[in-house]
Amino acid sequence: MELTQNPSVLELVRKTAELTTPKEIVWIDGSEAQLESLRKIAVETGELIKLNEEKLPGCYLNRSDVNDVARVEGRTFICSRTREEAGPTNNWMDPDEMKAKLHEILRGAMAGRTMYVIPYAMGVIGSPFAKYGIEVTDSIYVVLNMAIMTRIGTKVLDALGDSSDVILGVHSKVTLDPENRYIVHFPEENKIISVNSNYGGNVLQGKKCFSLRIASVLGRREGWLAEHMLILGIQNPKGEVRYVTGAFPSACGKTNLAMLIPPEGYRKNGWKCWTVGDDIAWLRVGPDGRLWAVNPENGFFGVAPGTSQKSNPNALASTSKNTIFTNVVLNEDDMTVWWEGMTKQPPKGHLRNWKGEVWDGSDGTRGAHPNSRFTAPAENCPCISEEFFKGTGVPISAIIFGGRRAKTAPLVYQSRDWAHGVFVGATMASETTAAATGAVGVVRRDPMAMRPFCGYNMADYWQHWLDMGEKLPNAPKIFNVNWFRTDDNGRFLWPGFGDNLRVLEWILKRCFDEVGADETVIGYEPKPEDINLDGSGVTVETLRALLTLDAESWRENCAGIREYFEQFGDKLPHELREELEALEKAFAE
Ligand code: OXD
Ligand code: MN
Repeated sequence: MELTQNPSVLELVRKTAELTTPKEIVWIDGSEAQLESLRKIAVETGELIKLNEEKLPGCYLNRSDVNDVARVEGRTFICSRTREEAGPTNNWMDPDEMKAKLHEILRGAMAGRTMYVIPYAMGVIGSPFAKYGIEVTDSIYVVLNMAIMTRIGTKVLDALGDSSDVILGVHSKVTLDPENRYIVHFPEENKIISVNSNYGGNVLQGKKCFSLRIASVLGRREGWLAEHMLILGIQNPKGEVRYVTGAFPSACGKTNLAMLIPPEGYRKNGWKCWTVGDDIAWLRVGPDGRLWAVNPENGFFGVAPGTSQKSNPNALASTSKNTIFTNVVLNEDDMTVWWEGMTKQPPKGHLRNWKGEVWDGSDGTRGAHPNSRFTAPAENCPCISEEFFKGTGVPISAIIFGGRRAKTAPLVYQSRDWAHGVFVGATMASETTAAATGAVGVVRRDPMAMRPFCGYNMADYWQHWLDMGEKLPNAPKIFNVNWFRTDDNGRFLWPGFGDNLRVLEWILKRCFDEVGADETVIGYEPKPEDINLDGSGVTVETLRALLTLDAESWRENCAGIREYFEQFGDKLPHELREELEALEKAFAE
């Protein structure tokens, strides 16, 4: 039965059904009874495997198709009216041409299948920040993941009413054909279509598709920012909670920072950290002229390998119930899961790898796929902030950019002002690790960690950032961190993880004028004595080394930035060009 009279929603459902010819249409009302019946069906068809109800209550395992395990950037398109609007960093195709192609793929694609209509909210339903979407899909896996990652059901439709302010999406697994896999955004029409994939990052449309690619366009239009950022609350011994956001490319410890546990000495003194978000932040100007952030999601879609009781106990605890695991190892003896890095050795017992093959780790192959995931409710996280549930936002004191740089960036520095901070974000880069690709140390430019997620021309996006600064009389301060500086033998100089709080403490002190700094050519750096090293095992000499600037690497960095900026031609905001020129001059031989 239809759950709404909203004309835009009804039209989407009618047109999609006509095109894809499903055998039935099911509206997702969000009730536990309906979700439970879907889990039962998924278990019967083998799409989900029920895990041990005592050890992992409400948890399931899914094994994806072996060729459908990650986001497909090469097949992700921004179909704005012109190529220029999408910009040089996005794939583009004429919207009409793309629609014709997708319609052919979708014709009859749901024959014999059930079509589910998922009403979902990004943000707390009814809150001023919330936005609504509909995803029509033929995948139970998508329904059950969206039920964790977003707020779904009748209450969304009630909040939406007759409004046409809704993002309309269609997803079909079709045949999971990688050659015909497309993840497509039509920003002018607020539409998303994804076909031939069932991987979360491609098809949980509330996440990257809506909350970053489409929302970044909405943000530009409406005067706010949709960012690939964690949101963290840091409570000091006085009981004050101050909030930061952080944007980092993948493999830089974003989830760990979002769930940071203070070092022992800090804990004893009353420090505590609160997670507001681990992946996405929507940022608006508040009536007080500060920047306010919400996490529009309702769960964590985290990378499983490497998550352990030691590296991130809060993430592990988040997966203890009502979680869907994808592509991890199954222990058939007690129906629990495992992945590389959870413990040193795989458990004893009858194990199956992510492909479902008998596996014991002795042949040197991995058991879990490197991009295996957990989809876990945020409410499970032991350090989830109470602000997360209110959805009214938290005021941001600092924006932190970062990357993995062996030599170039110091442990931390503060930008001189907002425009310089935008330059720092726009020139973010990370060096590849041996684990990630064959080539080590290749610099990947990833502005604001948004390279795969910005729904319009990156140069216009930087301009939008600059414009936002004008609207923020009490703008957050902008910083850059690098937890990955190495010595000449390639050893990390900084311990990272909980010890990163030592740097965050300095950052927050800077935001509240509680500490001085040394002015350098790249911005403000800490005086070594101002970073608390007690109990860290780091010496002041090492800290000094972490803060040095190697002129040769900065010259190389400038050359890389210049080359990267060239592709944007005249669209590059003059402020960024000028910042680059000043930096080049400062490091000129
Ligand atoms: C990502 C993710 O790819 O969050 O950034 O999954
Ligand atoms: Mn992400």
